[in-house]
Amino acid sequence: LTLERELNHAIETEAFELYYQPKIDLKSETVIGVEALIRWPMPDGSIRMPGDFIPEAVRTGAIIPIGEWALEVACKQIAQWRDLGARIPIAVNISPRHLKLPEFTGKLLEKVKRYDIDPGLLELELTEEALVETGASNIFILQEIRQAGVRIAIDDFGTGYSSMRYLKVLPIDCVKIDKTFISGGEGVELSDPTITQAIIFLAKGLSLDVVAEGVETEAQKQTLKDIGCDKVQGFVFSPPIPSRLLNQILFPE
Ligand code: G
Ligand code: G
Ligand code: MN
Ligand code: NA
Repeated sequence: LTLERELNHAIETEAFELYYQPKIDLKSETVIGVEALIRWPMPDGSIRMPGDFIPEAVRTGAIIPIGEWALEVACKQIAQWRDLGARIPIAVNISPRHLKLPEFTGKLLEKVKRYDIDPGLLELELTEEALVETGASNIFILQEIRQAGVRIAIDDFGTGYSSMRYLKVLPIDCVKIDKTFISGGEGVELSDPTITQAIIFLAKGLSLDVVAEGVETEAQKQTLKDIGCDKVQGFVFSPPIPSRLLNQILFPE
């Protein structure tokens, strides 16, 4: 079977699953939200990772029903947590191809309304490329989304065009510092403290939230604290996990 046909079958049978990676407040070390990351469980128990199928889904257009499914599941999950007494924001990765659909905003707001959730608990993660390549019409879409109360984050910041001006002119709420500046360097320390500190300073100066991604060590955690980073995400706290496991963290016995 070609990957394209496998993807279409997986969409029809709802074979995907959303995993959630906690975002942590460094001061209180509590969960302040999660990023949803798609997983594709296989019949043999293995799990297919998004890097192996999202590019093909973008190519064929399957990314659109996949994105609709992810937004639906995220809204439903926000409602479930609300019913358990918790307010947990969820960030969903959105492909530029999906964002550009004229009906994107309408469908998004229909879901928010149907699940009767606080739109402020939903965040869309878009890469710099996604935000920039589509130009002025995209800014209009983003404004429309934010006016409805849904948040926008710029993902993998520092790896794309990374114009400082974008942070000022784009209607966004949050900057996610790309993990290549955080981990993957020579040792356990921050792989690029200078750039990381500069992004934090810039984001804060523009009153944007800032999240460091890919935090893997205690040393990175401490340095981030020292340079004024408030929010982090990474393996040192938790990898992306199924909702059942996340519930054990959110609602301990
Ligand atoms: O865990 P990780 O391997 O989950 O994710 C790899 C990449 O796949 C990330 O860059 C992430 O943005 C992308 N990705 C993960 N889940 C989704 C999703 O639901 N939609 C889109 N468009 N991209 C996703
Ligand atoms: O959407 P985005 O490209 O930001 O996706 C985040 C990616 O980073 C996912 O593939 C996720 O599994 C991965 N990830 C999350 N935490 C860590 C970490 O601490 N270290 C590394 N190397 N990758 C991480
Ligand atoms: Mn992301
Ligand atoms: Na990222």
